[in-house]
Amino acid sequence: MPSPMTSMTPSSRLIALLKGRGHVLVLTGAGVSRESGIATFRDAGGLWEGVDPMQLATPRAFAADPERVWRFYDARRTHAASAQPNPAHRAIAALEATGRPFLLATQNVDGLHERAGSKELVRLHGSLWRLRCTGCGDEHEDLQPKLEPLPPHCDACGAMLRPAVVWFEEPLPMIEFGRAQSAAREAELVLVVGTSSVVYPAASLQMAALEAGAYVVEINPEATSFSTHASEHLAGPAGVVLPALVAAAWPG
Ligand code: BV8
Ligand code: ZN
Repeated sequence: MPSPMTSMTPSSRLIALLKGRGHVLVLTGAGVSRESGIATFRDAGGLWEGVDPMQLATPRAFAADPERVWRFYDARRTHAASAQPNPAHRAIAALEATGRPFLLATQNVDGLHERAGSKELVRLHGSLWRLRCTGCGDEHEDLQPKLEPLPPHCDACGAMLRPAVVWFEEPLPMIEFGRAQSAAREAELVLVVGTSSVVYPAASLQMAALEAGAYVVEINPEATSFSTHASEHLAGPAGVVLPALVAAAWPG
């Protein structure tokens, strides 16, 4: 059952908060990249590039068949490299540019927020565009879409490289998650965009913000497990809803 405030038009309270100068926290999931042509975990019927990520985005899958896991990630890198940031990504970067206290915490690994200009950003689940050595731990950025041969190996120690993403049953990066948690406690306004709010502990942030007294707005064409808790639910695609909200956010 959606929250009492499910609609397509923002409330006057939300507009007032957007015009204000209070701390804003934006939480995003795969839905914010949907209009860039990148399938979400749910829309593709729980499949990414035709495979079940729950089976592949795990340390066990990587240990069992690194090349198979690498083909999955290489396909997603290639797909993400040819995708473009959409109006939702750009609206979030524009909201940051208004100069108010701001943080974006994303579960996404596709790099589209960065390409849209977001700077005050924490990546809760890592990035497709960073590789980590399973031997010496060296981590570096690697933007070339196709990695040949798979799996890639470390120039320094020769061990196999892995994508620097957070797999299921792996802990989130403490510094990034800590920054998101303190922003959830300080935020006056939280926008929860394009996430089914099922993956923890990332999904705990929106509840933490509510409990700390923030006004928490969900932007999602569908209802989610969070919708009944949200202060307001704008039931539309992020690429349409966010630009309209941000237009209201500019002072004057
Ligand atoms: C952890 C990176 C503990 C990789 C991802 C057993 C053992 C240990 C842990 C667990 C366990 N059982 C469960 C857990 C916890 C587990 C978890 O939550 N599982 C879920 C499935 C129940 N969590 C973990 O394992 C986490 N780690 O708990 O560690 C620990 C602690 C200390 C020490 C050791 C261990 C790690 C979780 C991170 C996993 N990595 N991604 C990769 O990408 O390959 S998760 C991945 O899936 C994403 O990052 C994202 O988080 C998640 C997908 O969720 P969404 O982004 O929400 O996407 P989804 O498709 O679901 O929804 C899209 C939404 O968009 C929909 O609502 C749709 O309506 C909407 N939408 C569609 N179009 C639009 C739109 N919205 C707006 N506009 C549109 N146009
Ligand atoms: Zn190494």
